[in-house]
Amino acid sequence: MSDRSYRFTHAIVRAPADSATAGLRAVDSGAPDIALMRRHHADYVAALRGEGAVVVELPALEAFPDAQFVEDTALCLQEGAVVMRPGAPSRLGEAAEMAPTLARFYDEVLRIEGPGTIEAGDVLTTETEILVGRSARTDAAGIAEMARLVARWGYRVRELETPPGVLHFKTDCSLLDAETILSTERLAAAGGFDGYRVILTAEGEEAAANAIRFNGAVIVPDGFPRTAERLAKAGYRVVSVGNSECAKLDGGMSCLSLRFSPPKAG
Ligand code: CIR
Repeated sequence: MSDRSYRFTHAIVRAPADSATAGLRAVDSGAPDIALMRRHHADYVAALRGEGAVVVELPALEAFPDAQFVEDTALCLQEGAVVMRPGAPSRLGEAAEMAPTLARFYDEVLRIEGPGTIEAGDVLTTETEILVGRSARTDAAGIAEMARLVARWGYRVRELETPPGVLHFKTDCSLLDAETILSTERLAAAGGFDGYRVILTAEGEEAAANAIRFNGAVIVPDGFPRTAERLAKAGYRVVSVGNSECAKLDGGMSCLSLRFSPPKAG
């Protein structure tokens, strides 16, 4: 196995904008403190660099309050990238903003043309397949179009269901290594992870499921000690980063970066 699904050379992030106070959220739990969000973001970038990433830091986009959640704009594979078509109308333009950066690193940058929609927060790339959860943002037509595009590179797409009321598939799960997925109990119970080893988040710590494996570390949001302990006991090196402000906008560790090993130096 190549470990290409969790060993990467590069990451792309985007600085939070002042307008992030107007970011989308399912439940209003107060305005995010943008200064604190920026400190957390700097810690996140430092954690990626600590794992050897070349981090491309893009400037804030005031016109797009959710643009720091770059993960949703594209799927980055070894062979090429696919620019998504977000289901949230306010986020549609973010995908086009990402395309020129992807073109620096990839000869092949494909695009979801629609009419379907898909956000890459619903896409979990494992060593052997690409799992995509249908959600309020990602529909069957968007998944089918992406499956057609990535078939040229030999990827198999499997469609699953994001639990009702959950923003994205990866709000509730993350890849830990070639065989292992960190998942909430509600998502694991839906039964799509046959053939994988599953480590469950601790009860009441569902928000810890949005983590990332990046090279030698699992980067988790701060404040979920029982899940962090489970991961450490299973042999993972855990690095935690504050996420209180992005959490108010339903964002977590995976949402904040695109992680990839590009074919071109950029
Ligand atoms: C949104 O609702 O689109 C943003 N406030 C949060 C996006 C989080 N992204 C992700 O889970 N991949």
